[in-house]
Formats: sequence, structure tokens, C-alpha cells
Amino acid sequence: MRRLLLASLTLAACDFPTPSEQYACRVTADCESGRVCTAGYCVVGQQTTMPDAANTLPKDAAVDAMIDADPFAVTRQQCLAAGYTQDAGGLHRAVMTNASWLNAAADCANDVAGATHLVVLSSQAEVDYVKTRLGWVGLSDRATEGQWVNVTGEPNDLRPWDSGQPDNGGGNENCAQMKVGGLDDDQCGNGHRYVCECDGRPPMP
Ligand SMILES: [Ca+2]
Ligand SMILES: [Ca+2]
Ligand SMILES: [Ca+2]
Repeated sequence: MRRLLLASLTLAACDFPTPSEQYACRVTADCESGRVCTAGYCVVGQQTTMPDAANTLPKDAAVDAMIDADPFAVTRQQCLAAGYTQDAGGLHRAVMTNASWLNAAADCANDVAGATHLVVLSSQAEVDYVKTRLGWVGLSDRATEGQWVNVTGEPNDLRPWDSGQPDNGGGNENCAQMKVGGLDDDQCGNGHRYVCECDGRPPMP
């Protein structure tokens, strides 16, 4: 699926690199031989068109201006390339197939290394968005029963538990999923859909 998404980009003529700091660049001179700096990353092949208004500027100047105006710009581009979309609550990728909490967390984390993770509820707008998609969120008490922690360590995240939750049902419910009525703790091995978030925060190991 990732391949299909990438194919729709204007970078389709290139092999898009595995997103990592290793390939970050501001100018082509930063890249190893055979790669060019496009949209902040060293990509294989010839430079092709860049998305949006950046086309009207020389490529490296456009990237510089983009980074200066918004330090999150490069990460946003990578996340958009990985299938994330912007909504009122942030940059998200909703996955409608079922996975265990751990597999969902791993799938989100490897979208853009160090910048994506299972969603952490930071605002009411983000809660509202996740309620339209449902599924696992990046919140668990796997380490210590009753001590709920989110996957990025972000402070003051929202935890709109459904009434009577978390109840640690059966003594083994350690991962949070969003249901229509709010958050519910469930067994981490159960399969649910999930929502990934891109905010530049790395998930905790
Ligand atoms: Ca968030
Ligand atoms: Ca629990
Ligand atoms: Ca429960």
C-alpha cells in the first residue's frame, strides 16, 4: 500500500529513500553520489517537480525557505508521502484493518522514523477525529497495572474514558482503544483498527 501511495507523488520517477536522518539534506551537495536533494531529502535519480508553490523557486532555495518558515515542514512532507492526511486535530493515518496493539504501534512507528506513532490525544479536535475512526490509541498500562502512559511521554494528554473504564476487565486489559462512548481498556492482543499520528515526536522504546 505504501508503494501505491508513493507512486501518486510527483517524485514517482525516483526511488524515495527510507526516511531517516541519514538522507536529510538542504542542498544536493549534502547528498552522496547519485542522489539529489529534493524536498529536504536525498533521493535517487534526477530532480523532478516538487509539490505546490515550491516549484516556482530553485529547488534548494525552496527547501531552505520552507524549513525556515516551518521547521516541521520536512517531516510533514515525509508523512504526507507515507499516507498521512491533515485534519483539524493534526496529521493522521487511519488504518481500517485489525491488528494487535503492539503490531499497530510498530506499523505507526516505522512510517517516518522518530516522527510517527500510535495517536496520542492532545486536543479535543484530535479526540473528535479519532472518534470518527475508532480503534487503538497510543495509551497503555502494560508496564505497571493502573499507571496509564502514552507512547510519546507527551504531558497532559487527554484521556476521555468511557463510563466505568478503565476496568482492567478479566485482570488483563492494558491497552486503550477509542470506542463511540470514549476510551476503553482492552486486551492488547485483540485485533482493532487504529490511528497513527505524525507530530515529530518519537515513540518511546
Ligand atoms: Ca497528538
Ligand atoms: Ca490494565
Ligand atoms: Ca475495559
